[in-house]
Amino acid sequence: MANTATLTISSKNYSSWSLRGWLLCRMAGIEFEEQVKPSDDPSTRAELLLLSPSFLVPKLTHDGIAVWDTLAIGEYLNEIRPGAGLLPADRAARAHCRSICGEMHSGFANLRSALAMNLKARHPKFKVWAGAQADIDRVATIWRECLTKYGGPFLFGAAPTMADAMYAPVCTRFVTYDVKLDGACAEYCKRIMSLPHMQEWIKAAQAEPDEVEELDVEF
Ligand SMILES: N[C@@H](CCC(=O)N[C@@H](CS)C(=O)NCC(=O)O)C(=O)O
Repeated sequence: MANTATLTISSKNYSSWSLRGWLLCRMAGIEFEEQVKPSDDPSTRAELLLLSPSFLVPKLTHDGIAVWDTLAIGEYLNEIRPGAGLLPADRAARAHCRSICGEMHSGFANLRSALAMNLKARHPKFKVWAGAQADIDRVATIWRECLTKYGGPFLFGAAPTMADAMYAPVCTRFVTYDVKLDGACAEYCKRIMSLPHMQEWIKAAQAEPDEVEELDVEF
């Protein structure tokens, strides 16, 4: 069958939203082509504006349908691949899953700005300021509640869901900035980092050209 899906993303080293969108596509099991747009090039920005009305990546095009914004992509993939389990089967768990996905999508501004995703970097003993620490504590609470309630090893039980994709870039930040976590959260973080899809993404990020200093911010 012809490949009818394209996912537009940017840097694999820096773009946390690209990682989320890409993981969702992989988890949904769709075949897709990656269109990688380096975001430091002005002509690329003009092109991105044409591609995605919101001027942001990720953007999924499937069967001629354009979907942008990570939550919308996740919901769309869940519709076309209901068997992939992107959302939990149980209604209450599904509501919980959507709530923590929404919380990640619209919150954690301090964590994002202070601990920008940068897969190649390592900052041992990184000094986390109080605002970012509050976000880290909230993430740990969310993870602990889910792991306890649904029994792990993923946030909603036996298999990864949309929520694991939404929080995966946070796991990379915890590694990059040497954030100390308690037992269950540390184990969860390790588990996500070692997923084959994550390893594949990280390997590609390592192969990207060297860091551009002004890109050391969330984008
Ligand atoms: N709310 C959006 C956020 C997407 C976002 O912020 N994308 C960043 C990349 S991680 C972006 O495209 N920034 C513009 C640029 O890089 O030119 C979503 O959920 O997809």
